[in-house]
Amino acid sequence: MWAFIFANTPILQYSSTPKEVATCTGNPSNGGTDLALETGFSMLNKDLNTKDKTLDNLVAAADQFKPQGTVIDIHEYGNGNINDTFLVTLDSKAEKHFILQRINTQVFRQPKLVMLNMRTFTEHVRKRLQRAPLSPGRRWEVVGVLLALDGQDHWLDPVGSFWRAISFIDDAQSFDTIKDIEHAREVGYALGMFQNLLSDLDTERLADTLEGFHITPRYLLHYDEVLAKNRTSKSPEVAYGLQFVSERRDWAQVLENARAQGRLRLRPIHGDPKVNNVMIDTGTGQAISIVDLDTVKPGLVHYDIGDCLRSGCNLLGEDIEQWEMVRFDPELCQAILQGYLSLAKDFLTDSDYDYLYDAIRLLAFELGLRYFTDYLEGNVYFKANHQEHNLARALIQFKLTESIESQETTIRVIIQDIR
Ligand code: GN1
Ligand code: MG
Repeated sequence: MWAFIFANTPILQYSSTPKEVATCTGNPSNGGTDLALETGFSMLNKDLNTKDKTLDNLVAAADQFKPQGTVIDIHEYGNGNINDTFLVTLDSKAEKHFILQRINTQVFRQPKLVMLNMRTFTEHVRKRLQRAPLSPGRRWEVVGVLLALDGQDHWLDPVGSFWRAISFIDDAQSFDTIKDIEHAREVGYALGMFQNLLSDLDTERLADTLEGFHITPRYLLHYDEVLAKNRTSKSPEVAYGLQFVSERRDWAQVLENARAQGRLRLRPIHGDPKVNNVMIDTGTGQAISIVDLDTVKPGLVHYDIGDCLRSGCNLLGEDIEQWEMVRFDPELCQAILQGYLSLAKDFLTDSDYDYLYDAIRLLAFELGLRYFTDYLEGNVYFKANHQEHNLARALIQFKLTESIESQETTIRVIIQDIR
């Protein structure tokens, strides 16, 4: 049997949580890389510098969590920007896969608290679904944490890396970009469901595991520090980025000002509800989970809405070369919001609606700013495949922000019609 933190789960099946399970359109890396043959940049970047040593380490980590059977394959999985994620395959018929992750403790400085939040979340949702089951025919899964041999929810390896294992959701997949309007609606539904299930959890019960996360003025402060310390190149792209940020920095306080004025309040949020964290049932096409629970913590629901829409309405994805082509798709925006509001109507206030447009614009801008700052700082936060990678990613988000701005009236009408 798998060692779940919560045993006896009559309603929920504790299954997986990869970042991106199964196929992701437009992302060849998602088929996974066989570590026996090739080691990804992320691995090369770390302390594990030879392939054999890497594989040995991975198997040692996987062995800490495997309930039974023998590990027959491990490969890098998904395309997360922070943690290292692997899919482990066992020779056991009952439980064939689980997800193994090495947490980036430079980013998540208190990984034990991340695990604690995950458990608080899981326990709360389980109880909620027992009290008020879903409408018939709907499937919703909550991933489970696998315990290590010593009964803990993580394992520290001899060099101090923090490993954890998560169960795998069968018969589900996720995509890097939206496939069609129905998919868009399901992505919105998933976010509404997620927030709805958490809407009666007291934020006091969740630790702030990533201080300043999605607080745009904090990113601006850091940006200013980086600019003051580092010599920037004078390339046209950098000049464009500098100008872009400077023209929007006063407005970028908008959500935090509203919060300070008491117009918006903290709630439990997902923190990273991008399209490829939404799991879709391979049979029905319905959303059945949002995975990647590292950033579940108190925040504004606007961070989630903005993040979901900046990800969902950009059909070209977050990692393309032709950044000038990036565009925000208002039809997808409408579909995502429809799906979202089918569940979020119950807990959104008038004031919440008033800030939806700003949230959409801000989260695209903020991610651009975060990437841009990281490029200027020398790629210390987001994993990067090459020196200019985070600059390229920043330009994509800035272009998306411009597209949102140029369609402000359309987007506001969509919000108005839907509320
Ligand atoms: C990071 O690692 P990943 O892909 O789950 C980042 C998110 C960004 C996202 C952009 C903790 O998430 O905030 O939106 O990249 N996570 C953290 O793809 O910073
Ligand atoms: Mg994440």
